[in-house]
Amino acid sequence: LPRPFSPVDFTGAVERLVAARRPERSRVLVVDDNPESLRGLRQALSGQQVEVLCLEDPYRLVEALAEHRPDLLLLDVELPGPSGFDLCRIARSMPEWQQLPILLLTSRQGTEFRVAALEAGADDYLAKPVLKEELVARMRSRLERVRLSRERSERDALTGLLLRRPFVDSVRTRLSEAERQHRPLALCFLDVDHFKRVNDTYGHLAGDRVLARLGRLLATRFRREDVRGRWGGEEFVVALMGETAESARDILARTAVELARMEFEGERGERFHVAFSAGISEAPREGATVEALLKEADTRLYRAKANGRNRIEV
Ligand code: GH3
Ligand code: MG
Ligand code: MG
Ligand code: MG
Ligand code: MG
Repeated sequence: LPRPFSPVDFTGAVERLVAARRPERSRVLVVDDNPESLRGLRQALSGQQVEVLCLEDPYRLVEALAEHRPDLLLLDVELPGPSGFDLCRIARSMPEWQQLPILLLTSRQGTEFRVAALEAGADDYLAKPVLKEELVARMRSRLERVRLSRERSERDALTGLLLRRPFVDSVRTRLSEAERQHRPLALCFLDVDHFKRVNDTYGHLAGDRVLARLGRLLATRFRREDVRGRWGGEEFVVALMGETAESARDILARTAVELARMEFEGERGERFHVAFSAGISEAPREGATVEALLKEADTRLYRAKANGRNRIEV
């Protein structure tokens, strides 16, 4: 029986493609009722590789969050109607924005204001008039943390490779690059042979070590621009830029040799080796979309298994 092909969720694919093509810029939403002060903040943040979005009407905060999806929120405390403290509490009450870095700005001095800011759920507090260097430094450190945690959430903990969804997103971007440059792209689908037996014979921890080691092997071979992911379980995916299925087979065969040479240790100190099977498809010759390429590579992987394993089919 052919192995079932797991469908990928392509909701919002076009939007993500557009976003992926744009250079990485963090979005900062500033809420301040004073146009003068907004201008000052905008100026302070110019040249910081951030997109500054301004909102004068505090009643529109919830809409603005949904519309702009900022990476950081800068709130003036003294606003008409709801205060910056109120807005901070509103944002924090929404599950989606509980992790959003929020900085409060106020011209008022005193401990009670700093305490109130923290109690409202703000991450940081700055006194007006804002010193440009200080604002930039505080903002940068928050945005860097956001970037790091986002990056971590895209990766599999055991192997450090991209998870399925970010892998697909990344390959989609690479595919359009390859198309523009009139270069081929090879998509490889790998599956460790008899991995269930490895777990059953040598223990799950030994199995985990195999996966981690193979993940590191894939991460450190090939080119920088190539994309590696853990599809799930003992299945891995690699997109090789500028390679045909045939040239990718030679490259992947070297990885197979390296893996075969590695010795693993079971839970009772037994020594063992592992191998993988793989299927490779090529863009644009055999498909222009990630889903078509994955499906074809998966079909060939199944053929590699049927033809005796420890082999690569193109
Ligand atoms: P084949 O050669 O046909 O691929 O056989 P197989 O045994 O490798 O394939 P099968 O799909 O039957 O078994 C895969 C096994 O991988 C079953 C599952 O328990 C194991 N597995 C999946 N994820 C992990 C993991 O993170 N760690 C460990 N140790 N095992 C895992
Ligand atoms: Mg299987
Ligand atoms: Mg004000
Ligand atoms: Mg499998
Ligand atoms: Mg397997």
